[in-house]
Amino acid sequence: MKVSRENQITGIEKVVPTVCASHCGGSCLLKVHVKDGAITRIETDDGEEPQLRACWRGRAYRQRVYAPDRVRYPMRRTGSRGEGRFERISWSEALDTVASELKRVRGTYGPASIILSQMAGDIAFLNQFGPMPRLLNMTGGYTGVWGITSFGQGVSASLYTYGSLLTGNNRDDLMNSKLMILWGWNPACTICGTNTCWYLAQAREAGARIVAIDPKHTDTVATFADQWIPIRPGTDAAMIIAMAYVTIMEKLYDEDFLTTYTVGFDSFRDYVLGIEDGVPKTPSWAEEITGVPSRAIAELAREYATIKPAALMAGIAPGRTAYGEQYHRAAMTLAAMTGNIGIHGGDAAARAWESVFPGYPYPVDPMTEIFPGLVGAVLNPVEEGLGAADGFFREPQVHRANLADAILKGKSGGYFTDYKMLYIAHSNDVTQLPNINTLARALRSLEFVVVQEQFMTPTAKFADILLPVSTFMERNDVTYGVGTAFIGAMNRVIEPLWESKSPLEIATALAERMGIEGFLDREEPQILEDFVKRNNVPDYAAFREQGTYRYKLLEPYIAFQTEIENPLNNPFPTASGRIEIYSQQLADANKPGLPPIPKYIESWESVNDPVVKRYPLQLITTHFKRRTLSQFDSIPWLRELEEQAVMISKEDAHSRGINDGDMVRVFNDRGQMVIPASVTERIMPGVVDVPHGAWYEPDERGVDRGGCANVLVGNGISPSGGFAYNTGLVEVERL
Ligand SMILES: Nc1nc2c(c(=O)[nH]1)N[C@H]1C(S)=C(S)[C@@H](COP(=O)(O)OP(=O)(O)OC[C@H]3O[C@@H](n4cnc5c(=O)[nH]c(N)nc54)[C@H](O)[C@@H]3O)O[C@H]1N2
Ligand SMILES: Nc1nc2c(c(=O)[nH]1)N[C@H]1C(S)=C(S)[C@@H](COP(=O)(O)OP(=O)(O)OC[C@H]3O[C@@H](n4cnc5c(=O)[nH]c(N)nc54)[C@H](O)[C@@H]3O)O[C@H]1N2
Ligand SMILES: [Mo]
Repeated sequence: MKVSRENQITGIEKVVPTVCASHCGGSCLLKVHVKDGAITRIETDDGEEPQLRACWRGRAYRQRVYAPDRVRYPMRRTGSRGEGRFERISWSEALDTVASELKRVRGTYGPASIILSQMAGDIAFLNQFGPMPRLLNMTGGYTGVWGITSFGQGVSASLYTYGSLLTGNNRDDLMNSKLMILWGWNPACTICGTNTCWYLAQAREAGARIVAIDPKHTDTVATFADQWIPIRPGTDAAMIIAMAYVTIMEKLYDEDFLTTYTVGFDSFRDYVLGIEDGVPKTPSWAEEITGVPSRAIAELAREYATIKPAALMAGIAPGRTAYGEQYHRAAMTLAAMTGNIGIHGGDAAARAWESVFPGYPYPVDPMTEIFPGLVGAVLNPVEEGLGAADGFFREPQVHRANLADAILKGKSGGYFTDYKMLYIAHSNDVTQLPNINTLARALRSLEFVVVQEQFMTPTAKFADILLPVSTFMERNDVTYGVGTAFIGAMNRVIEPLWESKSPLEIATALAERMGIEGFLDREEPQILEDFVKRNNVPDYAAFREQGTYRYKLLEPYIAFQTEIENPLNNPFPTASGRIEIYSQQLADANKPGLPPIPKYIESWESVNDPVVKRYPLQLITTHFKRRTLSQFDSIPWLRELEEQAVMISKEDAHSRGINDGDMVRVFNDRGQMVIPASVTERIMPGVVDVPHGAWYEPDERGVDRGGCANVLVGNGISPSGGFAYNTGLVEVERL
């Protein structure tokens, strides 16, 4: 292994702590063994409980750092876009080209014709959402993309209902629950806070009852659940509303709680009982829609209303559907009806997955710091004077799901301008965004594309200029715990490999090229130290040495505890000061698909859509154990863990003559792929799962060979701007 010149050859192995926070919601301690400037092996936390033990991906990070398909040098495209042929150029030439293209495009078409598309990569303070917007804002602005891929519906539902995004408890509080309902939530795979499974295991040992509602019999179901209730994707709101029906009819709800803390229960009750529309939302009504036996619905309703305290852990995947807001709002309403909000062992049922939302109120709110940019937000001149912010949208931003449409149509499609240049930073759009075949076409039509990447991903192959990015092992940063209260030191373990630079270094170098004064007001080490100190970490050197600083809490942090314990002095941050089962804000907005009380609304591409004749199977596209999104997909050790395949029930497979391991074609009008079938009883009939994140790999006929779910997923947007990755229909046939 060739390492960079700066590394000294010492022959001595040292162990450097750092924190892996790879956008999975985990932030886990790694103890990295380094010898002669190279990583030799990686261990994890074995100290005090609760340990922050890393998963398979953190433990395999050595293979990621030294992977043969890492982007090593700045490159210029020599083939056609998407083909992946490049030649090496110098940093100086790469930066000059990017800077002059930014200037040219801005000068010729205006700053709004430059789109910046970026995502998290790692959950880190310095090298995430901040640097590029700051740079572009200081040079005239750009068009931003909006739309939260993970939990847009959950976020807006939380804001409508609670007026807050700090809706999560510390995870150790799960041990106080007597009943946990894991609703579309699979932390055994998706981590969702380093120690989630550790606490689930302890709660189970202590006798808590655990019920899981999921079309798949996941590893979480297999490991923790007493009962598995499979449900048709996109129909969860109907089941929750029928649970509310039983709770009302059997007078099991907490009247005092509703009176003291909520508004609008009466309207909801009128809808549930059918007074509003003549349709009582009985368990049999819901059975028709959800496929869940009415008895199971009624029993779960009784359990949730009577076993106290109970945590309804409302996962975000059921919300990542056409009208997912309704599922989230219904879950929060049921939590209020049973008085499970703001108490130990309960849960606000807002979103079970936090991440950028930490589940703990840190002294410095990571959300407000990371998004606008660590070095102080600079407003985007392109957005100035235009329409006010509507939720997470600001004029003239483009919805991320409409990226392709905006590029292809521009002004003629009703967009703000014609788009000419795209800068992609830590985001694998040509794999992760819906309707990839169209996006690939759109990217070919642009004048200029810049991608900063660690790997030769499908997106990187579309770059005109490709900039090599370091991994977190090669730079300093800071992260924070999700569901466990601590600040994590991401320590530079080795020197940056080859010619890679951090996202902050790239933006800084571009700023220099473009003659921007004051891009950074302090040196990087100072910015990091200031941030950590503002988080009340007493000893910065010790923090870096130990890798974490843990806050000592007397009891687990609980969202809305103060509002519940002392309502007179602590109103909820909503217009009414209460939990809004009925939202006046929604009533006033009067938007289709966003009624003021939670209702069941049937998805597009549901099982009742006429298109089921051609595409009879509901598609879900789950998050995969051995990847984080599309990251780690090419890592050999992880590839051994599981194969990319379409999961299909025995019943659906047999009626199509498909055997386990057969190559099959999965298709709809948007695209097609050829992958192996995994025939199993661990998914309900009528539903198939193509885990997303496998890299897009179209053959010469446009058939995807990589198993990239997003060739099949449509770009429909939920009413509040969420993605509908789990709404869609497909057919599967044997090759
Ligand atoms: N290993 C790993 N961990 C990750 C990630 C990763 O890619 N890999 N990604 C991270 C990120 S960015 C995010 S946003 C989170 C995502 O976290 P989640 O959204 O919770 O993860 P998913 O695997 O998509 O879905 C969780 C479960 O919901 C079920 N499900 C899907 N649709 C429905 C539905 O309509 N109703 C019901 N009841 N269940 C449904 C699926 O079968 C699955 O078992 O995970 C984070 N953690
Ligand atoms: N069908 C379907 N599609 C989905 C989803 C789904 O459920 N179904 N889930 C959606 C969700 S929840 C999310 S959050 C999005 C995520 O979408 P993305 O954020 O686009 O997905 P990643 O795979 O994390 O892509 C990050 C890319 O940045 C590169 N990179 C560049 N610089 C850095 C760096 O400094 N650090 C790191 N770590 N990486 C860097 C990585 O190599 C990687 O290729 O995907 C969405 N896509
Ligand atoms: Mo996500």
